[in-house]
Amino acid sequence: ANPVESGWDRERMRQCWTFLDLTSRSFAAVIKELKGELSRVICLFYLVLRALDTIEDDMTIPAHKKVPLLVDFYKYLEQPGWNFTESGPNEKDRQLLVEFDKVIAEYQLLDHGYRTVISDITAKMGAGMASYIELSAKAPLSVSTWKHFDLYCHFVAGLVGEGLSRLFSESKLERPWLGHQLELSNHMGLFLQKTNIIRDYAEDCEEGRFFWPKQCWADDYARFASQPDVASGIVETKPGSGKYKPADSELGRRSMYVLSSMLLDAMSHATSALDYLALLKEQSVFNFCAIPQVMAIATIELMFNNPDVFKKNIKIRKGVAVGLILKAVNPRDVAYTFLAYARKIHARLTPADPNFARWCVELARIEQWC
Ligand code: PS7
Ligand code: MN
Ligand code: MN
Ligand code: MN
Ligand code: MN
Ligand code: MN
Repeated sequence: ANPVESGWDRERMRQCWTFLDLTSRSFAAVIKELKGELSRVICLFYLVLRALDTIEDDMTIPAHKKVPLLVDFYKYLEQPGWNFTESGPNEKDRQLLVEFDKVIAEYQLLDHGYRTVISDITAKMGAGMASYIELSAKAPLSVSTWKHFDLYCHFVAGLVGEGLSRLFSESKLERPWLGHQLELSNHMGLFLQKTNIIRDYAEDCEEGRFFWPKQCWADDYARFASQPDVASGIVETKPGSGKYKPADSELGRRSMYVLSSMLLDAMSHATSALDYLALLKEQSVFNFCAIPQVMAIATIELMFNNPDVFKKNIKIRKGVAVGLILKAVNPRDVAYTFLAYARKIHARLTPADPNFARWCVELARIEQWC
């Protein structure tokens, strides 16, 4: 076919790959390794969602403008030439939106089945993000309960898992029913998203975003307010002032327990992630799915009992990451990696942690899986 008439343009897709390198620190390499056309399809899926997330994250766009942008975003995929030039400071992500017409043009060349999945997930995610913005405009703290936390994570990551499973099936590299495994796909996304939200705590706070559910702090309050031994940790704010607050050491101890409850909640998705990985048959798809999961569990272990989480974004060492990638090649070895990190956490657990018993159950479930 005539490349001009068919809309095919080598240079334009090359630019899309450049956007992927610019906007993804973790997914670029594994996406490029995907077999056949799946690599291009998922690159474009990533860029569409990255653009949507850039709009969601942009605190310079007022809510009354942001909400319709998010809700209508999937419609722009059908509008050749559309782009967005009013986005805020983040340079690399901004460029993707400024030149978004290139992503649209490449998306338009995809088979109908792929387009349907991408459009469908983009529509659902945009609507989910928008509902969350409307909610947080009313309440001072954005995410209230553990249930609400799961729902937000479903919108921004569980849906990605659903879309990926459907694209894998659509490509015929994976079995047709994988695209219908919505529960397991959701767990895959939630495991990554929750790890990301815990890790980005300090950075997100600085930008005025709070994703940890209010209930995780309320749990702490309910637990300790009634306990007499807490009194030993209470100090006068100014000597003689008669005003009291928990001593820093006391706050430190309790914030570690809150962190522990968040990590435990993330960890509750681990065995379902192993179940999902066991369903895959194609090697490049397996690596693509498994590598982020082993990175996540290693990050969870690194954050456990680590006060730095409240100060900065912690990161696993490059050498550790390389070792993890090399071993993430089949379900059995991934399960052993999970088990190794589960045992590391187990060794550092203390019965004083109010989440102690639930941690033991969760870690035993990983032992059981192997
Ligand atoms: C299409 C690969 C494999 C069944 C942009 C991969 C942001 C953690 O914003 O970039 O920097 O803190 O570090 C990814 C399930 C989604 C969930 C979600 C799309 C796994 C828009 C990843 C990525 C499902 C909403 C990126 C969820 O983290 O975030 C593709 C199976 C985008 C996956 C966001 C987060 C992803 C995330 P930030 P990051
Ligand atoms: Mn990131
Ligand atoms: Mn976001
Ligand atoms: Mn983001
Ligand atoms: Mn984040
Ligand atoms: Mn970030």
